[in-house]
Amino acid sequence: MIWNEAMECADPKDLKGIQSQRLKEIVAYIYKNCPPLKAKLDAAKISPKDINSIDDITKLPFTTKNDMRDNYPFGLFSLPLKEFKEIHVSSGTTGNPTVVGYTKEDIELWSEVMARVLCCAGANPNDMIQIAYGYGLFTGGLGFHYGALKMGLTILPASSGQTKRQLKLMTDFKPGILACTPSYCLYMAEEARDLGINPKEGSWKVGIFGAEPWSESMRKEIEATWNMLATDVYGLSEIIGPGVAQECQYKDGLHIFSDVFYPEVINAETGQPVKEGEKGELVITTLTKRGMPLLRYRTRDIVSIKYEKCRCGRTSPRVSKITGRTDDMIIVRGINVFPSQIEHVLLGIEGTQPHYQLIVDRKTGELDELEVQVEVEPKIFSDEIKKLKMLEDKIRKEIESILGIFVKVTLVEHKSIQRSEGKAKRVIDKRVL
Ligand code: DLL
Repeated sequence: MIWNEAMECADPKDLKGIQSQRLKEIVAYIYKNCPPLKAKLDAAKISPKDINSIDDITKLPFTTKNDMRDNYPFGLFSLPLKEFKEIHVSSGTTGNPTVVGYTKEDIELWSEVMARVLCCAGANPNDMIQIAYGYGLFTGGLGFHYGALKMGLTILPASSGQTKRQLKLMTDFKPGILACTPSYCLYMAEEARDLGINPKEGSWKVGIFGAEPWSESMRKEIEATWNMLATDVYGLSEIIGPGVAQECQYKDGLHIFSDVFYPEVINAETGQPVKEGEKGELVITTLTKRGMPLLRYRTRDIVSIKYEKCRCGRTSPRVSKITGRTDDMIIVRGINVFPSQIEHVLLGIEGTQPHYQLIVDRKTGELDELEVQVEVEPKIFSDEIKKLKMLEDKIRKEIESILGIFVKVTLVEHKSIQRSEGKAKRVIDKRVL
């Protein structure tokens, strides 16, 4: 089933007409309503009258995570705060989170694109969906919830965690669809086996997995373990949350809903478009959002794009699975972590040094573990163990309160972390995806 055939299967020429019209409108709207983005347009000497077709998009300046940070918390909102009905946050690069807001119309748009996601994954209106993405400030749980409501599914709003309860819900209620991070799905299989449940006999027939990178081999493992179809869903808070792109049953790229989220793939260094099929950074313009529309947002996610029609009938362009990022953000248990956030904490704590390393690991059947190794000043390292323990606890608590996940902190001696003459190697990722 295709939720919105008119848009998802549109003739490319018609689609271009719609995108052109929408781009003209959104640039004029931003120019009028969002002073910081207007200032960027002015600096680039671009005004709404310069935009006549979607091809003019390359004249527009990029928007980046720094723009979000510089305008914290509500500076990029194009309407007064009272027009916003929901606010979510994701990780910022330092102390403050990235704030995103939705008007009533934006929530309607979110519901629409998430209904497209669910249909694209293979959901039918009679299905029951277990939503095991976190509900709350993270966009995963509520995004899926709105789409499932719109589509008329029966919703189990389980949220993340409480694995035994998740498995009991699956066994007793027999939902056909599971939505969670891919790593959590595999973790649930281990727990299931420990409880004497054979995952192969589980009720989930379709999984909608995203919010973190995962490979084709992980897909195979999930499909074989749970006897299900494992599909990939992509999105980011700044653009809407989940609901930017989704795989169909052919699993040959994620259909990006380009009538509302216009994609470009660029060379991250030059900013110029790359050729179809070549890898580059995904840049997205929101063509219809009203609360916090963004022009040419640099996602930092690396993809390739193709425009040929898919066997499923959709003409929407398809992006490859995300193969990496152009910055140093890592995702641990579905939470975005920037090394700079940790650095920010360390700089505020006496006795520590800005020499640190993040070590991420995932043992089979277990969730991701993040260890933060921090160098301390020599005089501190010679202190009694009790004092060191207190310092370790202090660092751990501060990092945990910012990231919202458990971390292990290990204090190490001055100069024990390898120095680099170029870019410091902040992250050692030992996970095999
Ligand atoms: O992770 C939104 C989401 C929720 C997507 C549930 C899918 C399912 P953020 O917390 O803002 O939003 O993180 C966005 O996560 O820029 C990617 O780097 C990464 N990411 C999201 N989906 C995928 C995916 C949500 N399918 C950042 N594969 C993005 C790889 C993904 N990385």
